[in-house]
Amino acid sequence: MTRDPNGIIEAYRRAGQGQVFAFVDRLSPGSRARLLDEAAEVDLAEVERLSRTLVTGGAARALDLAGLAPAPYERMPARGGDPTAWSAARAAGEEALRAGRVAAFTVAGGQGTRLGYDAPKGTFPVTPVRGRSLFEVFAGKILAAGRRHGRPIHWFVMTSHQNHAATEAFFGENRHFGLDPSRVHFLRQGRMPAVDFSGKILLESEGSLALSPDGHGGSLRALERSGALDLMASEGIDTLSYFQVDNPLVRCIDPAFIGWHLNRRSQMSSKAVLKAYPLEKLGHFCVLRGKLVVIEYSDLPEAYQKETDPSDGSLRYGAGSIAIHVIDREFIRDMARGSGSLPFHRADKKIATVDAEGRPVRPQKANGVKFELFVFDAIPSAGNPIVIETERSDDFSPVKNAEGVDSPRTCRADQLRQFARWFKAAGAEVPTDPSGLPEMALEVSPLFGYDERTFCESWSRLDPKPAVTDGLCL
Ligand code: UD2
Repeated sequence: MTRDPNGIIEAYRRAGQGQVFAFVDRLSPGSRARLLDEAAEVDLAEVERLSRTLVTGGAARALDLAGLAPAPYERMPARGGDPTAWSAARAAGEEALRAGRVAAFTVAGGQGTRLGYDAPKGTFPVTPVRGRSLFEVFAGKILAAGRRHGRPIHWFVMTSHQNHAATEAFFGENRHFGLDPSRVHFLRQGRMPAVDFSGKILLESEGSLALSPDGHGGSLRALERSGALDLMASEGIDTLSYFQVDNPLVRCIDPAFIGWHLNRRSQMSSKAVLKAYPLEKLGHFCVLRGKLVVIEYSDLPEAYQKETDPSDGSLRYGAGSIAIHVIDREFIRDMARGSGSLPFHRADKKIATVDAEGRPVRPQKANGVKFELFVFDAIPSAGNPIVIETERSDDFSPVKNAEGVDSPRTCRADQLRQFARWFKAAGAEVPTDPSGLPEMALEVSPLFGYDERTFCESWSRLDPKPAVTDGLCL
């Protein structure tokens, strides 16, 4: 869009969005310039299209699920998968890591509203004894994997406008948790304006638009736009290990997963867990019209979510997406350049705004719509996409809600169970309850061990071995 102030205002009036400048005459020159900058960032034609198709165009059309089938996935050896193929995958992944072909990528641009935590979510203290932050946990795993494979690993962290500065500052204050700062890269995702139910762009205040992050699917274009893909190419990185900021159990760098992706020449691979209960809030791996897709729980009718296999009573759509992927660099570039543009999704939200007089309004119910891109919508465009199974207790326990499921309390317990399992596997005595929860608090730094194998190796080298008592940190 033109940078000329009158041109911008005129373009908004022509698009029927003149309300954005309702208070422009009252603004200070600085605020006016900021509002104009924000307005220039918006693609008005895109907003018009989205409003027409997703907001004002009548009731949203339900997804056509004719012919829907569960997606096939690679089972773990413990559940009938082929152990030879898993060993080959691990070997291929380790080789790629030794060759420096893999980078870690965290999407950390979300707003964390459900957790009720104001700072960037990655700064949330999550570990059971030391209270290490999510970012510190990931950093430890990335550092440890780099050391193990003899090649330090680059880490890309996607932030949003709201949390970019605070995220960078946190890494700075913590000396990048021992990582080489030149290998930690922050990129800011794009944002989209929110509209009311008649498609009018909302103001957050008299002098600013209600803008919000464009969804984790915005990561693909942010990686391209920020130059991150070019940097990867120049460093010889062609494979990205993608994970969300809310899950401290994730194996940030998983050789077997990376190897499956490479051995199958997949452009985008995903991990699945078996759903814990029918209505668990996960995406569902399915095949629709011949393509592998993820259908979010909110888009899949309950009857499908609850459907069972008559032969053994298991859930028919039991493979849940935990938002862990391996993605090919050049596939990201193709997607970002629009060869298979991602669709926007509509989310009805309570959006802080102003009334006709410019007074703040804090709505009690949804008053507008945000538009978001989902990264898993890239899967059907990928060549040879695959899904592999993983053990929930080794890869997934997110912190999403302040209380109840997926909360700091459940995540703490899952970390403790994991540490206790490792101690037991190494031959140490740890009293636990029937769910595997230890009676005492323990903590293991990823630098000591980040999975059972690395833990047992480090433990076997300890001489003398420490007593396993409450508060033990390794
Ligand atoms: C996501 C998946 C769900 C399941 C679950 C596992 C969607 C729509 N659903 O649910 O299927 O896999 O995760 O935990 O994705 N983020 C950004 N920028 C944004 C929005 C989000 O970086 O604009 C990041 C956010 O920081 C977090 C992740 O994406 O790391 C997930 O976001 P969410 O909390 O909106 O996803 P959720 O829990 O609804």
